[in-house]
Amino acid sequence: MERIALITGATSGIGEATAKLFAKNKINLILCGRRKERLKALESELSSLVRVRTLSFDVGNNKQVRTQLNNLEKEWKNIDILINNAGGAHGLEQFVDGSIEDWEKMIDFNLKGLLYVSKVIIPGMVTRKKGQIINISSIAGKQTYSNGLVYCASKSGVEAISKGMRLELVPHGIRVCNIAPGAVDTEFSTVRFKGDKEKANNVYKNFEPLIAQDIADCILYCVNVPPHVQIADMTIFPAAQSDATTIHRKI
Ligand code: 8X3
Repeated sequence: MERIALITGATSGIGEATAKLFAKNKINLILCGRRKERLKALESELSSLVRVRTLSFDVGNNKQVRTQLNNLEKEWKNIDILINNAGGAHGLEQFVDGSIEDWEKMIDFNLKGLLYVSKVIIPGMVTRKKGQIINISSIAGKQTYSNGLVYCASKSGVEAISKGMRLELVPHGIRVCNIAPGAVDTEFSTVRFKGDKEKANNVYKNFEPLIAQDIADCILYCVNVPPHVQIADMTIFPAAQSDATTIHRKI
């Protein structure tokens, strides 16, 4: 049976890899992101495989979220899978040195954005009595580390939202999955370090990190389990990682 997935943060990293993998697996796509050119490039790459609709908006802006999602055409309204992937980290420093602007971005994208998008999409799932929600959290949501308080708090909030959604939505036939990756080599660290590639590269130095495709594979597994199965929580590390701050590097 045909399915439609809506992916936020689809223009790079885990979101983009998931879009490509879903397309290969015949899952139709609503791709959301801020970078229009990247959305268009993905659309032309994938539209020979599945139906693709792109929406350009900022998840942290509730007005934009509501306008874009509520105006979807009828054939795109019945969303089967919601991948709440948009978000990221800004800054890595002690709380006393942290920037309020960075904190606001993390709270706006990682938490408010996830809530805004879910608020529009979930009611339709409740009416249709089916749906799958995948919230992309992080190991940072399970383990707080020094220099990352606000990022960890935002992801810890995602963990709480995943648990709460499951409590409220399971009676409506909706399955909720929380995915918590460890070190994945994407734009994540470049954004965290505001474009400083050297600092970003050091995060993934001397061990083999995960790549976005690894997480996309896990997401595909979660959405393809039989209807009576619900993967509630998945934590994925590279083989060299054992907790949020412990990575075995070969030096
Ligand atoms: C990304 C992983 O370890 O930087 O969420 O928090 S980590």
